[in-house]
Amino acid sequence: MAVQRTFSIIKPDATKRNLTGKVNAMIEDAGLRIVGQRRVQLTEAQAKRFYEVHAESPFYGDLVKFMTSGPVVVQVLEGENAIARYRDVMGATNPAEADAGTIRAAFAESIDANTVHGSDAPETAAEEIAQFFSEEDIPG
Ligand code: YYY
Ligand code: MG
Repeated sequence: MAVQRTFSIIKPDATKRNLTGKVNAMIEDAGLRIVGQRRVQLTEAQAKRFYEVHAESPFYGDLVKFMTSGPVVVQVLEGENAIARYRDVMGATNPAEADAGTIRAAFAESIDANTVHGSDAPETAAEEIAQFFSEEDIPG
C-alpha cells in the first residue's frame, strides 16, 4: 500500500474542550503525519456542502448546526494506507461502539459530538482536501 493522504476534522466538541493537542498526539502516535492544518469557523454553507452526502438523513440539520457551533481544525494527514489507518485510529461513529484506544472511545461525547471526521475513500479524501486546502498549503 502506497503513501496516501486523508482529510481530517477535529470537531467543535474537541476544540471547545481544548483537546486538539491530545487528538494530534494520537494521530502522530499512529504513524500519520499532519502535513496541513488550519483552525477555521465553518460557515453554514461550508458545513452543508461538506456533509451533502447526508442531506437526506434525519440528522443532517443537527449535524450542520453542530459543525458550525464553534471552531474546527481541518487537517491533511499523510502516511502508509492513511485513509483506512485514520479510520482505525478514529474508532466507530458511535463512541459506545468504538474500540478502546481509539480517539472516539477516548474523547467523543455522543454519536453526533464525536470529536473527529476522517475521509472514507480515496475519491472522498481528494474531494474533501480540495474543499479546504490548495497544493501549496500541503508541503508534505
Ligand atoms: O464517517 P463517520 O463520521 O464515522 O460517520 P458518517 O456515517 O459518515 O456520519 C457523519 C456524521 O454524522 C457522524 O460523524 C456524526 C453524524 N451522525 C449523527 O449525528 N447521527 C447518526 N445516526 C449518524 C451520524
Ligand atoms: Mg463519513
